[in-house]
Amino acid sequence: MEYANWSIYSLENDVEKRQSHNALFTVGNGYFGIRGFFEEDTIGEVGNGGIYIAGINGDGVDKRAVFEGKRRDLCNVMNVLRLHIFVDGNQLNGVDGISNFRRELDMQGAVYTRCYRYNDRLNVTLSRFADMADVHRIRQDATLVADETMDLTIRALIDSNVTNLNYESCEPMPIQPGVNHIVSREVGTDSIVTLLDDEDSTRVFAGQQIMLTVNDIAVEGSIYNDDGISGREWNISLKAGDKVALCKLVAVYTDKDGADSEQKIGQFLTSKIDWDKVDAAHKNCWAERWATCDIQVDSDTDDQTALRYDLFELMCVCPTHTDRVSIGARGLTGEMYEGCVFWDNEIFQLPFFTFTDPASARRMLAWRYHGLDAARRYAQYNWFDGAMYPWESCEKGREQTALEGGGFYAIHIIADIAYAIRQYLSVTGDNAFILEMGAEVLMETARFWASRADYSEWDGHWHINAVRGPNEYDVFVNDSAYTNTLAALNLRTAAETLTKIKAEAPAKFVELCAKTDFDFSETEKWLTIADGLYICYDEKRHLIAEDANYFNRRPLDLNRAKPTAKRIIDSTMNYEWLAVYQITKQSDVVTLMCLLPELFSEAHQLAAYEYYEPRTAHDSSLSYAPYAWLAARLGKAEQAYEYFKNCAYLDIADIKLNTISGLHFANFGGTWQVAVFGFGGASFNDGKLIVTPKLPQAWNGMTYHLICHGVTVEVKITKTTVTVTAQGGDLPVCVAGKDAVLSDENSTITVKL
Ligand code: IFM
Repeated sequence: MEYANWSIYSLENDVEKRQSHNALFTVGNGYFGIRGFFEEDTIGEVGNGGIYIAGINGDGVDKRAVFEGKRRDLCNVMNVLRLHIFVDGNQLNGVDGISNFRRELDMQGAVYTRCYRYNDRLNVTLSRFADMADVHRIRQDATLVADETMDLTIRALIDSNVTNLNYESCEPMPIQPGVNHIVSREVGTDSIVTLLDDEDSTRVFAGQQIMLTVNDIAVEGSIYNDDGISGREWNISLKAGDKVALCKLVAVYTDKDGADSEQKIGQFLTSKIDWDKVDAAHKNCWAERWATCDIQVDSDTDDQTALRYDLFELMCVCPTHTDRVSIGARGLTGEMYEGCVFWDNEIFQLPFFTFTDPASARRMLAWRYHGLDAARRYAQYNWFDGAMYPWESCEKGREQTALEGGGFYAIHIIADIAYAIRQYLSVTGDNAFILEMGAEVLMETARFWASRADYSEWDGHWHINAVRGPNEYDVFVNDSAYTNTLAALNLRTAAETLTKIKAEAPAKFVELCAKTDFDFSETEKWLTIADGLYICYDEKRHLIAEDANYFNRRPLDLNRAKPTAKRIIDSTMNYEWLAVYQITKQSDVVTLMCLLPELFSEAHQLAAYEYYEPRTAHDSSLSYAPYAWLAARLGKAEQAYEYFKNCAYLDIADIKLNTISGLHFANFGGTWQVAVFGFGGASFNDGKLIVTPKLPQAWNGMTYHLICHGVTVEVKITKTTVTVTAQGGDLPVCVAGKDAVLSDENSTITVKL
């Protein structure tokens, strides 16, 4: 991959790497995720495109039973960008006759472009974007310039002859066509309706409008419909220097967008398109978005571009149009994990949005609120109280982990949601959200912990037994330090929140009690449990154990267990063996120290870092960011930077060998946290922004942006100074140890380092 500040590009047209690069060149707008596939591809599985719509699924290939309903797949919907291009009767297929190949992702304008020469006589440029100004639209452009006389046939199509891409494993492998989730289709003029095999029998409606010019003169195309295909065709005789330009706008709606999807397509097909306005509106949206989140890095490395790439993809997948979906582990860029949402959302991805785009963070937390009833049913099903949020959630909030697949144990997700709500409130001050939604989630999650924890007469502690912490190589354990600490925080936050509402919004409190059958005396038990939860701790070493038994297990020779970059469980050991050893897939305690530094002294943090690092396999993409962040905080600048590189380039360099099946969104969010919280040294507590920079050697400086309590903040760090500028209100700050209150009159502080 090559780097150019605002873009990544590749000059390689290697069919072997095609699908992996297709994931990397994804563009999106929270409604669509569009992999970087070739529109004219006809070869095997790559001809399937790769367009996903948030919340649109097919019946799952995995037939194992789940808590309610069935497992689902993320559905590869019809390929609305298909092009057939023939030169003198020979069809371009993305491989043969190609030279001067280049594909590029412009992250500033959010446009993906691919160009090449065909048979040394035709220059082809193809570009597209998922419209950020109207998320139901996709724009496609094709420009062909002939060197000599030739007959050109071009068809711009909507093609419903696609299948899923069949990612059954996270191993790189030749991808074969997968399941066809489209059970029937109706082909119209410039439009298709497909019916999916999902539980709701969802229909997807697509329409297209096209303008084609030859040397700037518009030419009408004829209707070209075929089996499952709707489109237009042009047959043109070109002379040397002739230029063909095709602009196409696609509109897509589904039943889930409302009952009028069909009418909306009808209106779109007869509307007049101002092509320049479409471009400008999209660009403006992106300019606004970058203004509040961009990070500028002054360095001789490619870090600037890599970092921007990670933020770009996070924004591409962020739903701005609804609070009925959130961000899956692989977003809308691949089918692994079937679009499901994990703790990745709350702990890794959400902080980026909470600090740079609070409205989007609110929508994603509202999505959890809408999942409360499903979480209540799941708790009851498992004989617990309150809300048991699922480990792998579909957009309806239902557990997608197969029964007996670990959903019963991986319950830290419940406390992670409470953590994210607490952080959102602290950073935004959005009390209205707490009153409308957050308090109920906090209450029901606290009730869950109260019913899940056990008091032991034997040792006088409260315990949470049989859980799986973030370290999934611990299979299941008792008293995971991560789970117990966050559960205690969940219980305390719920008690504090309800105490506050009782005092400050009594009418709301009464309403909440009536709705949830809540009695304030429940909070007493919550606080007792929070105070009594057991954490295994070695006082002499200041060391917190990942779980009650971690110190008793035998060490593992990581060189033997992990001889290559492959995961231990894919190379040398199976899950059953793991419980014998001190082996950490991604460290619970290191992550905990990152999230709640106020609870741990520097000695605790140092001990955790040094003890767990040699025991950590980093077999999860979620592992590097916490290590980088903690290393930065501890002043281990070089280690921090090494880990940062693993994060920032994780997909670009395919470090996990599975980018093919989708990008790693938790890692993208983690990368932002390393940059801003780690190197940028930002934290926000009790209404105050604290900035304690920890720049790595390789960076001369950085500038980042935040929004705290509605105040927009710019932090500019050099090797010798740090400057914080605030706009839009008063903001208490502590910059490199110096306290101040920034305001409209006194908006900047500069401190020498
Ligand atoms: O949530 C993660 C988990 O921590 C490790 N396995 C992959 C999941 C999805 O990213």
